[in-house]
Amino acid sequence: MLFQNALIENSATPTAFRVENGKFAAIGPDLTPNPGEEVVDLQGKLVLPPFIESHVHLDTCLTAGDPVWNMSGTLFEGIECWSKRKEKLSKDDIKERVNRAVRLYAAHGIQHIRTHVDVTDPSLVAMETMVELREELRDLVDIQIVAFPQEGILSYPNGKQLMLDAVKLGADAVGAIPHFEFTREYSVESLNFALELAAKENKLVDVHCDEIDDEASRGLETVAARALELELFDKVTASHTTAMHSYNNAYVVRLMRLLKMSRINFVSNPLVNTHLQGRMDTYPKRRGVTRVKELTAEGINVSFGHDDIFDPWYPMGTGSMRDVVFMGLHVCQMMGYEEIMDSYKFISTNAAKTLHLGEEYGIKTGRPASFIVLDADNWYNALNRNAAVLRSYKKGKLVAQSTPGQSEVLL
Ligand code: 17E
Ligand code: FE2
Repeated sequence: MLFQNALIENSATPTAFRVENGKFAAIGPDLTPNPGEEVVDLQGKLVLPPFIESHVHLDTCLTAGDPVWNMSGTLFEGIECWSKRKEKLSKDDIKERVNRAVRLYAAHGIQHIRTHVDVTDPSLVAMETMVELREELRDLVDIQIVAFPQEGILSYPNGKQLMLDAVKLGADAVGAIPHFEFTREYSVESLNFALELAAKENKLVDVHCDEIDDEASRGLETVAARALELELFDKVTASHTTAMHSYNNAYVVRLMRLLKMSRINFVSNPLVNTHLQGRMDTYPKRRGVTRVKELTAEGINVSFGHDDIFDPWYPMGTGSMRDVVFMGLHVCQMMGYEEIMDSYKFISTNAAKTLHLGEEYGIKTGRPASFIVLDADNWYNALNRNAAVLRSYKKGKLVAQSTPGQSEVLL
């Protein structure tokens, strides 16, 4: 099949590409249809590699208000609300909600999802169910599972054993939550445990790291030091790192050297952390989003996640990563022309690095023909006008499409 008149990744000139056997067989402006070949005219629309959700909690999605609403809007009340909802978890409940959430994402051009799954639950039902869903949903999205100890590894009964069991059940990555552990010592021990487990079992790592406005929360330095020493490097990701917003600059300058040496990835969740952080401040109120601009300037890989869709931590969300980028650029003050043009990388190329998608991802000859078509000519306009993802092709197969809404002004 030949696709013509595509503006690939903000290119100013249209090109064509051929898809054969689910792969990009050729890309170039001079391609012409073979006899009998089906031709699709993309009419000068923007073509991007598929969007990636690099940080969400699929097990908690679509549960806001059940059984109680988070009234304070803090992370900690969210954890309490979830703890009550957790008691009602069943396989059917999880499958029904995850299927709905994944379809919301798919309609917005997302084809890869890294989900954190709470394993501080003696039944491990969410973990077991997500392993099944990863298989059941694989034609629509690729799901990567992080064994996430929501209530702590050292501070939750049998926490270490639950992590070991979750990895045995089939987690792709190991998590931790240092800022929630009872003590600083537990925090460090939990990180040593998580990274050593990942090194031993050859897993990735993604830590909920310092998601608090406490400038003394310094799990990140331990994550980076262990990533370096255990030679895990870019297999390791630090998510949230909102305390970094509050660190003093002298400390950040010293820390930055280690971060670069460690080669770890960062995931920022600007939509949700703008909502959750700064809740103990009066005025001025901190934004509580990590230093995306400075990390990016240092060449450190940063991607953006939605984190939640309608759950105890965030009462909104439609599965559109565009909203995440839109908020991220505002709150991080990254609104220069090039910054806006490049910002799709936070939910595509950069996220692909974090998820270690390698040669599976990207619009290049020989790679799987996975791509999305947006109703705009470049990413700046797509972002600004909230352009629809018209089509989403996964390995050459159309998996989602939308028809953009129309408005008319009558005077
Ligand atoms: N759990 C957590 O510890 N932090 C979050 N932002 C969410 C769940 C959504
Ligand atoms: Fe999270």
